[in-house]
Amino acid sequence: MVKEVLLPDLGEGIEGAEVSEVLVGPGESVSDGDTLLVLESDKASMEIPSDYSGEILEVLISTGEEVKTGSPLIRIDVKEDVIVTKEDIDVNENKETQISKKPKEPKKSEDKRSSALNNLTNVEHQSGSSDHVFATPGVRRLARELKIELHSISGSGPKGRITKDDLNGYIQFKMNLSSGKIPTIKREIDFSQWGDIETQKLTRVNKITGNRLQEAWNEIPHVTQFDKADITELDLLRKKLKKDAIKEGINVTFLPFLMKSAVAVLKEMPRFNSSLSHDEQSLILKNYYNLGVAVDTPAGLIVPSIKNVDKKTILELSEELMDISKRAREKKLKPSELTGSTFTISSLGGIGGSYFSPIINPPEVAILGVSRASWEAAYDQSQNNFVPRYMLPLSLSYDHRVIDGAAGAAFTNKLGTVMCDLSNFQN
Ligand code: CAO
Repeated sequence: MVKEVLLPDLGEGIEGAEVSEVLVGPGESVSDGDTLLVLESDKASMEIPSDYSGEILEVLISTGEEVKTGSPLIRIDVKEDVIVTKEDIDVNENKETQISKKPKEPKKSEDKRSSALNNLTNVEHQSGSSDHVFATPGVRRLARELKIELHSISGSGPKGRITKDDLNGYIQFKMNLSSGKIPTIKREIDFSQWGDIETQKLTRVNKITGNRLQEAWNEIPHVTQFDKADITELDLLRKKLKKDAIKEGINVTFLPFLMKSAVAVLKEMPRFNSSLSHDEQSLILKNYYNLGVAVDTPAGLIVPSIKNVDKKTILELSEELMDISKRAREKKLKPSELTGSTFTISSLGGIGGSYFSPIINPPEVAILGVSRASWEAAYDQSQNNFVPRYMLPLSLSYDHRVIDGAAGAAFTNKLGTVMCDLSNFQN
């Protein structure tokens, strides 16, 4: 016998609702009480259960459609031995006839129907906390049981409805967070649905650097100290040296001066030139000064290590920097040139920008970021006047497990002092 499921009176003055989810399709078997579809009104969402057991013949509505009380929703080929409507039972009872074929218990479908309405009522009662949150009753129920605030989840369903997948994803995310594992967002998205796209493969360098940066970001509590150093006189010295060196094909930039200055401060503050032991129970202080220098190459970011910076002159460092950055860009570095650094400098000064937060290069505990110097008006008390000064922005990121904030501020302060004293660059 073919039966039509009609939209029941939803009560609470609701005359209709939008179909947000159709859970069955033609050919599928359903049992009495199974949820057929989910409706969403502007106040609540509710499940519509089946009053029959049988096979779905036809789904008469589709997702997004508005349905009104009494609208036919689904046609079911009902199994003969499970006549289920309350009307049938009432009729049978009135006639006081014996029902030879066992009817389904009327209470069950009524319970289900009333539970749909209960869901509706519950949702409305919760409206203080769930206002404008669209989710199916099942999702709401689970969220309630797990004490999850649905407002914290963004829904991927129609009209932003929170789906079971969204809830599961959120639970997974929270579990990963509490277990220390940081989840990656690996959901495949078809970006071409919004416009033209092209796909570029990541280089090997991109992947290796990406993993290292991710690991450092996850595992090291970073703090970045910002400061400025007055390099007015240093710039004059640099230009003088540059003029002579250029004749020999050597370009003298700020970087060698920064490297020498950093080493001077590292010697005074050895914790910045250390690493945590693998069991994190001790600090390994290094009495050698190999500086990593971040180089921007077409294949991605590479950080070669310039060895024994304290034993080299500005000109030697300039020459070595030119050579090593050229070979980094040509992918001609030896493995030994990529390891062993004790502190890193990342200079974006040749490009621009003011400040940035560099990520520490493990197993080191600090990295100095340098941005483009600019002229600023500084108050000179002795002349009671403002004078132009060439100021270099510094961004020092450090591992807060090893270095305290006071030491971080002292480091950049000392660095500024060292760069002002030109005697530090005599050889
Ligand atoms: N302020 C003002 N000018 C600066 C400057 C600064 N802080 N730093 C460099 N300059 C000038 C240089 O003096 C040079 O000008 P002149 O030739 O007229 O003297 C010009 O800018 C270009 O310098 P450069 O960047 O080529 O050379 P460098 O020695 O300063 O840096 C290198 C070399 C390899 C570090 C750089 O080329 C590079 O790749 N930088 C990018 C690093 C990077 O991507 N870091 C981000 C990592 S994310 O943490």
